[in-house]
Amino acid sequence: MTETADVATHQQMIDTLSGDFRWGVATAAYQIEGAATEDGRTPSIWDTFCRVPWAIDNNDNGDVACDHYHRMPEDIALVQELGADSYRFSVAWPRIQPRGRGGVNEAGFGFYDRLVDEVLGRGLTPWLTLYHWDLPQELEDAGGWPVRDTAYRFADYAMLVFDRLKDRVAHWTTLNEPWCSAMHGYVHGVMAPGRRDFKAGMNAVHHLLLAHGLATQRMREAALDSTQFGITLNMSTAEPATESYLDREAARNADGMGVRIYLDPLVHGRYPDDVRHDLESRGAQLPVEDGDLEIISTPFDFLGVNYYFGQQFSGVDEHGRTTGEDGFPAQREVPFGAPTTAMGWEILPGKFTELLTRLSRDYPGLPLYITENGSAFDDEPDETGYVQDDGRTAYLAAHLAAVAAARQQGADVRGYFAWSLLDNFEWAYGYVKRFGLIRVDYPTQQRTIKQSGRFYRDTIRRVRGS
Ligand code: IFM
Repeated sequence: MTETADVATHQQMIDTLSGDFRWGVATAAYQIEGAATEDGRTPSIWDTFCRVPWAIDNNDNGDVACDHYHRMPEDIALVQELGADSYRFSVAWPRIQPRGRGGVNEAGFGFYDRLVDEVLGRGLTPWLTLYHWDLPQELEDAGGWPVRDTAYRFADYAMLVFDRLKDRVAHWTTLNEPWCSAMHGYVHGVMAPGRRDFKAGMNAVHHLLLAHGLATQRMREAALDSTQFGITLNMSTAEPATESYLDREAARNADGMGVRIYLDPLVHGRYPDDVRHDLESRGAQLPVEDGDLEIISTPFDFLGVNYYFGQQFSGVDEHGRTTGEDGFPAQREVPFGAPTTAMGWEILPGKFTELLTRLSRDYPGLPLYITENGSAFDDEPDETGYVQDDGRTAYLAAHLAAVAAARQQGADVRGYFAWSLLDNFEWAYGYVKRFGLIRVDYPTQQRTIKQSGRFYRDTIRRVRGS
């Protein structure tokens, strides 16, 4: 079946996403803003990490990115042109609070003040994320997320933003993907700040969750009744590759470290016993102090779900060994054999449905919003800059249908934000990987809506009957 035919087969299912289902697009500050040294912004861990030779493909950095800082009104107009009703963006901590301490930097705040007005002025709903990875460098120098004080610094920063924007922004997300901050940032070393220290990573997990809880508590106390708070987690499915004991153990551990280590304390106020046991056997622990779990489980209103792929695991590596070089039980990801995106991520929309129904089953009563879902492909623009991105369009259609299927099976999914509005700085992959519904030609900064963007716009129009 061709990809176009694929898209048509999903239409009926997608059409069930009617009523007050929310349709959005998402971005993040460092990935699009540029203007790295303007108006008092100080370096974040990403500015520093980008200076490490070859930490980033092509030695790219976010100094200019999509130049969104100077083109913001044009970009918000594009959100409207796509027919979205909501815009998810993040605030750069070192713009608001240079060096991570002290009061508001008025010039930096002014950008978000104008942005929120622009979004509202176009009849769109702003969805604000407080932390999409721009930790002020000085806070990393003081120990970063592995130290407890960073959680308190985050809550102070959150209040600076909240006090100024709470009258106009009703949807607040504390953290984006704490798994990436802790694991890629402090354990695997492939994202800022680039450390490789398992124990530090586990300290980071706990302090990120504490930061979420402290900030949510303080913002809630100062909030209007209609304000909603949430957190966004990146999650996948983790299945055993076979029914063997070792494979089931590998999958259990992956699910524990990817999903339950975050959601169990957030929702149930406790870390899972099996995860604590796994950590102990690795000489690590979560640095829980009295009262922390009450703070972390402060009630919140929605869970943001970022889904890109599903996974299955084996407890035996490719050489038949059951212990990895780190001395821990082997954990090998086993491909399903599905087609992949340019990131090498397998395209598995059915697993998206499984994840969403599982979340609603295991954590009932928590409204879900898809705060990111999307795909990178090697785009080939024509001479006008237009991209006929059949692969991305098919991915989008299949995943929207997967969301609709999850809803039919009882999952309480209330909205979808496509990742991403624009091609942008894809972290360690620099500008090579493109996730945008809109192409950005970086030398000219020209924006061109891709076929996938038109598909998204037409879908929203059709489903809304407008
Ligand atoms: O670009 C990222 C985003 O910043 C966080 N979630 C995954 C996306 C694609 O890798």
